Amino acid sequence: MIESSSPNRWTQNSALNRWIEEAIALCRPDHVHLCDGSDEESDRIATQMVEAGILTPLNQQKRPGSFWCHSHPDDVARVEENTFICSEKKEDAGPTNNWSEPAKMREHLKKLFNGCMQGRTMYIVPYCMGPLGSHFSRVGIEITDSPYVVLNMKLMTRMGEPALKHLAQDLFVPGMHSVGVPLKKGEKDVSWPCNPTDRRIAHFPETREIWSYGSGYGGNALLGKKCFALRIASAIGRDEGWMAEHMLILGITNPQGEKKYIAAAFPSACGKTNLAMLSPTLPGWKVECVGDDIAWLRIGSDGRLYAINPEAGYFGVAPGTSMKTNPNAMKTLVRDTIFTNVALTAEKDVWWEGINGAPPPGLINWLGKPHDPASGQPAAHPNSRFTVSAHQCPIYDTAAENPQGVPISAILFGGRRKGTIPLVVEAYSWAQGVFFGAALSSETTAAAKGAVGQLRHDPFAMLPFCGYHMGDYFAHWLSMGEKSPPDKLPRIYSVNWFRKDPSTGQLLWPGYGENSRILKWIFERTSNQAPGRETPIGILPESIDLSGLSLPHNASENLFRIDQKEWQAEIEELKKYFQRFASKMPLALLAELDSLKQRFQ
Ligand code: TSX
Ligand code: MN
Repeated sequence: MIESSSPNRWTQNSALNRWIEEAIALCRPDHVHLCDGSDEESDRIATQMVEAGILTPLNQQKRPGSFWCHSHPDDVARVEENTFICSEKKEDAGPTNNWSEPAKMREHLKKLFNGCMQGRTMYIVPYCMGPLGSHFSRVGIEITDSPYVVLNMKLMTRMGEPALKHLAQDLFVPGMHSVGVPLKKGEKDVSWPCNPTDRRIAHFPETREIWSYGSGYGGNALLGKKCFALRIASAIGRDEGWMAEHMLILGITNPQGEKKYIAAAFPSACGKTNLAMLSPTLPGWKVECVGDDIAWLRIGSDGRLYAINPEAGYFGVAPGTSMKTNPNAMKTLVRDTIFTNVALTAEKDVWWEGINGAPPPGLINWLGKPHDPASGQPAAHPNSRFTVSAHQCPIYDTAAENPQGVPISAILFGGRRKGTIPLVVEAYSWAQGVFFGAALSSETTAAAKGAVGQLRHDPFAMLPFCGYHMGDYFAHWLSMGEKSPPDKLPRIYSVNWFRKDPSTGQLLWPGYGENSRILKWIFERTSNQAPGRETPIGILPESIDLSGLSLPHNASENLFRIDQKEWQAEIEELKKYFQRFASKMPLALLAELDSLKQRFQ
């Protein structure tokens, strides 16, 4: 039983202590544990989870310190239909978010959380998003009844005692999380408790709070990631003049040893983690990884745009990851990794579709059952994941720990498009670059639910992650461009690795490591060392370095082809889409669309 206690029983911070006491009174856990973030602590929790049958230790020779687990079959991904932005005014959530009145949502949450941790341990998880001691960084506290969440938060954030120290100078974002399955006295727990019938992931951007109920999976439960670092942080950034973006950050060094940084936004299933950890095929070029998912960006005192990665680990999609597609990720996963919903081999190692050839015999699928290759069902869930510390990445950029962040020279927006969008195009201006971001769309793959090959708008790859009205968000992007002279700001590019030959349907670009050729052109553009040609849609390369590469017939021509008919259709589609944002749609972006149309006349 929890004894009633003095107000500063937990930490030095009285507001935090009060909130913890309130949470205990509401959720009524059997035990409370304040996480210090030590290795001993996570080892102890992992051992308990192994004993409870929640985690399976992997082969210590093949994958030391690593675990396999699988979720409830209905708790496998983010639940967008149950994700809410609870701003006072519906208008402030905008047409792309689910909205709920804050008072109503609070009332409902209070009911859901009432006694929800009975029979369980409440973990208090202090975490810092961003390097410790950086003025960029922000502290969150997640209260959770999931030990799985604790282990993942330890890998994904700077968690525990150091985060509490950082808090001394700052406010914290409270996040309440419960799997929503209280246990009666003596009742045996299941291996993946969750409550799929009443899930909700609620964000209160005005009071900067998160409440998450009913799911133990990824973005629903690891509140530092999508909930804090994107949805809440985007609202904080709007108010404070910075940006929280769904972007990777990579460092790229040319053969002369000059280094620049690139940030890039892609919708899901475009290979963002692969690009973040690229192995360049161009001799002498080097890529290092600062982050694979989220960037916080602000203008520095020199007028340049600086970025930090608020995360400290990777929560990456496993299927498709291999020594061919992402050797650096494979080398990251050799130890101390949590695998969720992948398949388990007879040797107690992991396996997934696309790792390397056919499934080995004796495979256990993501549901914990023997895999039947004849069933046509995958052995690993398409959204199965690895969780691992960024420090294990062989190309981890130590500049990721720099409290000042890294200066960004170029921003990329990319989607999966079989037509229309060229391999690469540079925007004429910041405003046109913002238009590129707002116009971003991608064709769906089999990894997502719904029909394959459908075009989905996903402005700035932020559709499910913007914590306020998307029109206001576009305006915020435009306003960031007014804080600095154009020559200090990063150049903005649209890229498309997925263009196909319209007559054969064949992919035109080999992608992966060969994308270094595109990065080279961008690198050289940002120091005015590569020629471009002006076209109606932006600046295309005069030439790109294709040395040693043999492309399909006419590929280089087709990759940069601007088809007037396709573009006219694209413009009409965007005109319709932008109407969704009504009076919040910035006129400057409508003007960009209009000038684009004019340039085709
Ligand atoms: O991640 C990808 N990238 C970025 C790499 C740095 N993918 C995988 C996307 C799904 C997550 C790609 N797929 C890329 C790419 O650049 N390009 C493609 C399309 C493609 C697929 C298969 C081949 C080539 C291109 N295969 C062969 O050429 C043999
Ligand atoms: Mn993401």
